[in-house]
Amino acid sequence: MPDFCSHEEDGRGWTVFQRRQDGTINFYRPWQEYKDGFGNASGEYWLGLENLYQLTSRKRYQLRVDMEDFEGGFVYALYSTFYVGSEEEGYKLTVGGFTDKGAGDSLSQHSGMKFSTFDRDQDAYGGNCAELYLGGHWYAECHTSNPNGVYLWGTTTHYGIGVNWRHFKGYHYSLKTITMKIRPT
Ligand SMILES: [Ca+2]
Repeated sequence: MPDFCSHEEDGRGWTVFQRRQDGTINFYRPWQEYKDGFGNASGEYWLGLENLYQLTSRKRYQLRVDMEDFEGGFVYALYSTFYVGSEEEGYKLTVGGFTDKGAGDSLSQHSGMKFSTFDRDQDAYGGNCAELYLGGHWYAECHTSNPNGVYLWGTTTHYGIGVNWRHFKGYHYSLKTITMKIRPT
């Protein structure tokens, strides 16, 4: 479990809570893992939903999502509002105030959703989005982004299960890197 007190900052006050970069860590994990966190802050990483709730319930945070493709493209998305509810609230996501830095907005559609894993379906779909798209996320019906999906190295025939950001590279492209980080406003 990542250490809540030593979570990584990048020197400008950003706290990284999610990172994919090489596929070394399996992100298809159950609820308890997404609650507690997994991986290492220096590599592939999930800080944990409880930590996110504790952080974002104490201060106002903005969110930045950085991403890279395998062709040298680098873009990001900024959100002026980001917070996560308590476990009793299903770790519900609130995100808004989008500013486009080339990535497009593939997260606002998830605002208001509870977090779902394959063993805790809290999505808005009749089936189980986490099982269908092989990640853990604030799935709706089901997703416009799948940052915790399967690391698939670029263009793929597999629909929607990769590390997707729909408005940048679509559902048939798994990103090279994605980092989600927050900073007090
Ligand atoms: Ca469902």
